[in-house]
Amino acid sequence: MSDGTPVPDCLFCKIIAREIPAEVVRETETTLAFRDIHPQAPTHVLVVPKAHHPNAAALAVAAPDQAAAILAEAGEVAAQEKIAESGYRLIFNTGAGAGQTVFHAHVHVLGGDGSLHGTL
Ligand code: D5M
Repeated sequence: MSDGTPVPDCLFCKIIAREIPAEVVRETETTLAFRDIHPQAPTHVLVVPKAHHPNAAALAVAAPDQAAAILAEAGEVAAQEKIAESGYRLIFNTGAGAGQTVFHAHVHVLGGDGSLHGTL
């Protein structure tokens, strides 16, 4: 089980430590929300736990309160970004085979575009 300890070569741990710049939109004691550097929608924000866990499923097992916290923050981001009413998608890529490229738990908050309807 992951223990949340920061990982030296983890990109999101470096953003959390402010060693790498990011456009932060919200911050709590346990979470950080910042704009995705390669936006896939008019609004594209990543919400991460400050503790390092390799993906959202591992986070939910090791620290369920923080899994709940990133979901609650995703909702706060949506409200702040004014996409809550029109609707938004939450995406958790889990594993390289599904397109996960940063192995620090995160949820993508995507919205602001009526064409965002997926097949699921
Ligand atoms: O999503 C990882 C996401 O992280 C991907 O959409 C790009 C984004 N990314 C990569 N580097 C940065 C920096 N420096 N700032 C902000 N966003 C970044 P995944 O689900 O792992 O594919």
